[in-house]
Amino acid sequence: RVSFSIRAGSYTDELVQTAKTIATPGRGILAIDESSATAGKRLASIGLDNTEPNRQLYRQLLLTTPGLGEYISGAILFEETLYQSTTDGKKMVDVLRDAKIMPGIKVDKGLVPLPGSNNESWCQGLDGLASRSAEYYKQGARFAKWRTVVSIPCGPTALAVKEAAWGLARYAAISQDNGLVPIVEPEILLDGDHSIDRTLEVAEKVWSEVFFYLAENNVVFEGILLKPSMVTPGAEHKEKASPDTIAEYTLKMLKRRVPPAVPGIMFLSGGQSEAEATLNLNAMNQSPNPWHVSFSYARALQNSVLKAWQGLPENFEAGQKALLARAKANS
Ligand code: 5MM
Repeated sequence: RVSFSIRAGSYTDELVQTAKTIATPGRGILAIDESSATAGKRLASIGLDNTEPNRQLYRQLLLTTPGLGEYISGAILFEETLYQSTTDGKKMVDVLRDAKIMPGIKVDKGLVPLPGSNNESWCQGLDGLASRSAEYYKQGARFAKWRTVVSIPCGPTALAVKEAAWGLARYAAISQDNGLVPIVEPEILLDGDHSIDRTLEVAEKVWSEVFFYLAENNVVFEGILLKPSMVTPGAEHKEKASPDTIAEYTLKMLKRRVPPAVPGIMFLSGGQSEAEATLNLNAMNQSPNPWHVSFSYARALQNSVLKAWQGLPENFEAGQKALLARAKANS
């Protein structure tokens, strides 16, 4: 039996529509789902304490940016933000809806060491995920994100790749059952001095396992989005690759592994500079692709916002302008 017919009658039509809407031409995803610890690091970089009001204010700055919906089709929130309002009392979810931006939610519970592996990790969060997802849907979320990581210098071991792929597939099936489009994100970390060919080899292995288990779990491919790393040399490799080379390798990998039924490929930036992330994405869109190829950046959209804002009320608008400029450039 084909997955589509198994799931007919549930949320299938809505999932397909949600995924298509997020993957509309010229738009991408704003990832602001930093867990509180990561958010603290970002705030510390501009001298702010990691308090709930500071996280709320920063996210309000981002989400209320005038005109954001022209370039951004979805925003991934951390659970805290899904329940927060602006200082004027408007729910963040309603701010997004009014701007024609789909609200999304990070549902994984973070990484922990994977026993039996080569110092690798696995991603927690499957326990209770169905009830959490149903609740997030009620709160207005329409898509979800689960990020796990794969390390090239640590192997990756077959165990770590299988665990990453299986966890993503279980999460994707549970999300779809509860009306949330799952973003599937096995981040292949940039760390290491390996070549671009080695990254290609690992990425092909990872995505083949991910799609194997997605199919086994009867996930509807038309109702998912991918969040891959670009195929680049390791960050410490002796040679840098040009945007054209990165685009060639990344598209080669995706064309070998990702069915055209998947509506959107929304890249993570993974520690690239803002300009690199934009130029690499641009290179990938110089000829037609089977899917919408766009962005789901966190750092590559937010770095210049933090720099412009500095936590000062008089720089609030400058922060928003910086976000709009990055979003437009990627658009
Ligand atoms: C925004 O950060 C996300 C959550 O990270 P933590 O759980 O570590 O706090 C993260 O998943 C992010 O969405 C992706 O890594 C993409 O971000 P970049 O900065 O690589 O574009």
